[in-house]
Amino acid sequence: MIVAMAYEHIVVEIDAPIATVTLNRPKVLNALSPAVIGELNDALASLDAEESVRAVVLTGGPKVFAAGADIGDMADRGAVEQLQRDQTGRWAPLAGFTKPLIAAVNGYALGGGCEVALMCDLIIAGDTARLGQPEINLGIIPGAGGTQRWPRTVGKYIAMEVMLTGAALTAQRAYELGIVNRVVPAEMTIPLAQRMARQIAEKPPVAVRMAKEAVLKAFEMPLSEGLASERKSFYFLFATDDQKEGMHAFLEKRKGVFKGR
Ligand code: DAK
Repeated sequence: MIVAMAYEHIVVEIDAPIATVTLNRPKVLNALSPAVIGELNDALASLDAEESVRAVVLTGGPKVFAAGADIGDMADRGAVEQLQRDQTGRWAPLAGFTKPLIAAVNGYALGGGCEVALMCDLIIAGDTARLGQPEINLGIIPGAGGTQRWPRTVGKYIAMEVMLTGAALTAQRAYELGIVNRVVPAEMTIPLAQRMARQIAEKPPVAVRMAKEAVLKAFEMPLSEGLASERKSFYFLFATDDQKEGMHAFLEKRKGVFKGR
């Protein structure tokens, strides 16, 4: 059964064990106003807490992912005002989401829109997708992780090209550079992301959470600390019922049924 949550600028549908969150401001190409970010954070907090949901697809729908933060909202703000609005803090819950988050990107994913995609764990791109950081054209730089996540994924030189020229990459180029997982015809983007979400949702949730955490730590830690942290999570998983179920199911030649315990 599909359960919808009520919001103004986003659409949230829970079809357990997955949920799909769709940005819904088509007139301004899903520009990310503070209200959109607020709703997104609120929805993600609910979905993180909802036990029946095990993976989430985040999309902008069939035409556009998001053309960035709302320029109209930012144009006349001052530096201190930006600081006081704690914009960075307001974007953080997205990066801190504990369940797998799959971006399904059609059309433009620019500026903050691209940064939202980069905060997801997998990116499925339609052949119409364009990923870029055009902030330089506005006299600013990316503010939600673009300058950090691009080089960690594609290296210094491509990241410099993206930041300094402001030109967007095609879906195919992004795929070749390893910054998207798959490129598919645009009408397949959301269905494929949902299929992958369901595939992940069948896996033991605690192990999924630990795997996500461990991979993200690789971006934060020296190798020795990352390895030590991985080992602790590995040992911890032997305290879960799902590890017993997974291994016994294998030995008994049946499919494991995982409860997230
Ligand atoms: N903001 C507000 N409105 C936007 C918009 C945006 N980012 N992008 C498009 N729109 C609006 C257009 O103004 C237009 O509105 P009307 O004129 O119809 O009223 C409508 O959407 C359709 O857009 P276009 O007519 O321009 O459509 P085109 O197909 O011709 O062009 C485009 C599509 C995506 C190439 C073009 O719209 C464009 O260049 N848009 C702006 C892209 C951009 O510069 N994005 C970066 C914005 S800066 C931070 C976190 C994040 C950020 C900053 C700080 N902190 C945590 C501190 C993020 C910053 C950004 O994203």
